[in-house]
Amino acid sequence: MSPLVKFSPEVQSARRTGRPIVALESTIITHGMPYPRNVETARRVEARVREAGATPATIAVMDGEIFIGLSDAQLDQLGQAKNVMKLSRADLAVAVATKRTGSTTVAATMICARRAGIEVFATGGIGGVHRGAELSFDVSADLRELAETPVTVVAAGAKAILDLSKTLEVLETLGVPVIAFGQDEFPAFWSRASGLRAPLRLDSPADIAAAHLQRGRLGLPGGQLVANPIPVAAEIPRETITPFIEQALAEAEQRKIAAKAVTPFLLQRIFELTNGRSLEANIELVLNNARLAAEIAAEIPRQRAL
Ligand code: PSU
Ligand code: MN
Repeated sequence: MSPLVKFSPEVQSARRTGRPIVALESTIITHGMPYPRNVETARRVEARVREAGATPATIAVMDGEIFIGLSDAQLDQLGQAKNVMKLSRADLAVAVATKRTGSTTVAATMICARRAGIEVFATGGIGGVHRGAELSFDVSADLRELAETPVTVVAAGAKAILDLSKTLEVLETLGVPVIAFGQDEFPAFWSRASGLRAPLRLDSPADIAAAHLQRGRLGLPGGQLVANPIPVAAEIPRETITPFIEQALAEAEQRKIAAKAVTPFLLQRIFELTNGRSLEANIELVLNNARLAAEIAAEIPRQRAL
C-alpha cells in the first residue's frame, strides 16, 4: 500500500473483503455546486453507491494527504472551505508536497483512483474542449487523462457548456472509447440529446465491464468514458438550456474569465439564470451515474474471476 494515500475505514474494509469500490471526485463539491447543497449531494451520491452494492470513495487532498474516502467531517469542511485548490494532473504533486488542501478534478481523481486500485469512477460531466478553443487553446486535462489512466469514468457526457463535437473529435484522436449507455446519441449533461451520435453504444453494465477488462488484456492504456444520459424526468431539454448557456458564455468572455475559473463560473451563472433548475438536474444526473458506476464496479471482479 502506498503511504501517499490514506483510506477511510469504510474503504479499507471494502478493500480487505474485496467489495466493489466506486471513486467519486471532489471538485464538483468545491467548485461545481453551492454550499450546503454540495455537501448534501455528496452524501446522497455516496448513499446511492452503497444502495447499489458498492463502497463509495470520495477523493480529495487534505493538508497534503490524498484521502481515498472522506469522513463526514472532512466532507463538510471541504464543502464550506474557501480557497480550496482545484487540482488537476498538473497540480497534484505540488499540493501534496506543500501540504495544501485541494479538490480533485476528473483527471486528478482518476490518477488517485488508479493508485488506490479503484477501476470505476462516477462524476457529473467531464471537462473537454471549450467553445472557441481554436483561439484560447482551452482543452481540459480530463481528456488526456482518459487516454492515459485505466479507469472507467461514468459521466452524463461532457458538460454542455463545451464544444461537444470538438470534444468527441479529440477523444477519438486520443483513442478513448466513448460509450453511450442505452442510446445512440451522445448525451449533453443537462439534456439527453446533443445532436451528435456517440461513437459506441452499450446497453448493460456487464458489457461495459467486459470492455474495461478487454482493454487491459489488449495492453491498451487509458480508460473508457461511459456517457450515461440524465433520467428523462430530470432533464432540461436542449432548446431550454441553450440560451442560458449562450448568455453565460457571453458573460464569461466579457469578464475575461480564463483557465480554471471558466467551468465554475459558467456552472454558477447557469444556476442563476435557470433559477436553480440546472443544479437540480446536475444532482439527479450524478446520482444516476453513481448507480451505474456501482453496477459496473460489481461486474468487473465477477467477470475477472471467470
Ligand atoms: N461534473 C460536474 N460538475 C463539475 C465537474 C464535473 O457535474 O464541476 C468538474 C470536474 O471536476 C471536471 C472539471 O474535471 O469540472 C472540469 O474542469 P476544467 O474544464 O477546468 O478542466
Ligand atoms: Mn480549462
